[in-house]
Amino acid sequence: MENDKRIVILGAGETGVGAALLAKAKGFVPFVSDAGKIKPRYKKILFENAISLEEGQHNEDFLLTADEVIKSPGIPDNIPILKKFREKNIPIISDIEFACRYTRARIIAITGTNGKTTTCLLTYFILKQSGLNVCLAGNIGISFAEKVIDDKYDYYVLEISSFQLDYIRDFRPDIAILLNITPDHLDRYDYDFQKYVKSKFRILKNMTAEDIFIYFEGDLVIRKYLDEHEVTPYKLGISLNKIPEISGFMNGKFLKFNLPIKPSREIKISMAQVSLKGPHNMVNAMAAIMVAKMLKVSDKKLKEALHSFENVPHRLEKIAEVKKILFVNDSKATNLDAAIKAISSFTRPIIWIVGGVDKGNNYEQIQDLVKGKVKKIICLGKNNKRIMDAFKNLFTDIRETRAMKKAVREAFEIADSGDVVLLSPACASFDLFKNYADRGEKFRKEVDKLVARLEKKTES
Ligand code: UMA
Repeated sequence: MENDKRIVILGAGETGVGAALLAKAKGFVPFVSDAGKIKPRYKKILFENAISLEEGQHNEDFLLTADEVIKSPGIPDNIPILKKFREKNIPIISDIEFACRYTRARIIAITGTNGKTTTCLLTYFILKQSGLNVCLAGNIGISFAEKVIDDKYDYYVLEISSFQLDYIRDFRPDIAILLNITPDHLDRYDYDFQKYVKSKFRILKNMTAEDIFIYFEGDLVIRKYLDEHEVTPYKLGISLNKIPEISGFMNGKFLKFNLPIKPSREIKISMAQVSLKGPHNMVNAMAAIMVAKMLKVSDKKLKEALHSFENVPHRLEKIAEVKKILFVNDSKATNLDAAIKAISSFTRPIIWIVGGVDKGNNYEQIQDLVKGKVKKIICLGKNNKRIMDAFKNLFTDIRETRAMKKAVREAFEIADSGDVVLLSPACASFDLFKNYADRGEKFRKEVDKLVARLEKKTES
């Protein structure tokens, strides 16, 4: 009997708990194992649902009796227990692989190094606004497996990470979006960029000619891969300032589309009507528009949604302007490419707050950009050596701190009227913060405190 299968779940975070609940709902007896301390809110859910667990260890003798293992994406691939599972030929899958077995809904899977969260949110927003029965889940922070328990949706918009793709077998999206591929998470890919590229393209693994693959043509890594590999799904390219055969492109003040759907016609959307701004966001918007048109969303509904969409916090988010110094929270920039985009989008001089857990950044490649745009650097991290080494020739006094308060206060002291204080760390946040959102919130809090202090001074 299928349900006699012993399912072991590694990691008791959002992924592990969602997978355990789905396994339980489907009649299995799941066991959750976490090598660390399980967060109280997740422990509570597991207890309430009578799901067995262990924490502080992965007990090999017990776990090796599993028939199948669901691995949380944050768990590195080289921990001993995973090696043992492989030796015993016990299948290891990701939560998206497990979840997709229990839904017949159409899946829109969105990946890429940067922009995937924005694109997911926008796609979801457009579909929802136009009345489709749609659910948002995945790497964005919502367990897909948990959402599948009731499986009451017609569409899932999923943010998908490479870590999740590494452990798929049959996962097959109806529509896949690949936005870009730039170095990130290289610590998980033996510092070999090609391994990361391959991982991202696994999204196409099971897609057929009936499925659709939307990708950004302007990304050289994606283009090179597509030049060298045949891919099965129907390809739709997105382009900036160029007219590709059948796809979307940015032309002057408009986004234009010529889609292979009947009746075939050109769709034109004024960029002024799109709430998102900046070229990278136009790529994200075009991807979402493609999906919407594939799902037959009307032009009217589409335009309304594009206009009223509000992007999430922590992404080039303007927090406050104090004495003509603009404070911008871009905490979501957890890799170098995202920070490059942030730095490039300002014409005003930048005080750059950077640092955290480095994932293999090559700072040397951005020396020219930094030289032209950045006035001062403040490192906010436990180990800032790589940043200090890369930029010591450009700046005589790179500052270092482990406290957000100090970073904000020093930035304000250094900055002149007209400057931007930009928190765009290019690194993960786990050395000093719970996650990027926590880092962004602490930044906001310190800026708010600074503003309050200055207002009080002016009053008195
Ligand atoms: N753990 C073990 N054994 C180990 C190591 C860790 O049991 O050897 C345990 C930890 O103690 C912890 C659990 O594993 O309790 C954590 O697993 P996890 O990091 O996978 O945490 P989840 O809460 O399940 O979060 C994951 C994604 N995390 C990562 O990919 C690192 C979340 O993406 C995602 O939102 C969530 O699943 C739901 O799908 C975060 C992320 O940073 C936001 N993603 C990366 C990114 O966007 O760049 C890929």
